[in-house]
Amino acid sequence: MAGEPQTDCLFCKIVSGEIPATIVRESETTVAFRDINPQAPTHVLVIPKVHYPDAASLAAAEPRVAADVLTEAGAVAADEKIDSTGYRVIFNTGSGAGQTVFHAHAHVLGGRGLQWPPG
Ligand code: DGP
Repeated sequence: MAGEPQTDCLFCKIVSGEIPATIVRESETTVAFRDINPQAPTHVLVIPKVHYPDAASLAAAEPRVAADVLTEAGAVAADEKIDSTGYRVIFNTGSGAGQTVFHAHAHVLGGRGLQWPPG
């Protein structure tokens, strides 16, 4: 059920510590860790500890936690010193947009020039 840990969810297992990750920040409601397949010098994922399949369903059910994800994304950018050069926060939503893990997450990307529009 949405909001509950899912036994078959990779990111729920990172939240519980069952699967290791390089955690860079943690708050009461979120965890931020380095992407296993980085697409930029800084590529960190910020996830809610609660399970929702994507950002929109998280925001609809728990808007304060969705706001925490954005706040932590900004904090990651400051920690990584990419806030002054520019960075991108992305929520891939749906398999057609490249979402592969169906636990809401923000990608925080920076440390190189970023093109627009993304591919
Ligand atoms: P998305 O395609 O938007 O669903 O992004 C999922 C991201 O999760 C993708 O960039 C790779 C990353 N990822 C997948 N498995 C693992 C893992 O086991 N550990 C970490 N740190 N990242 C993972």
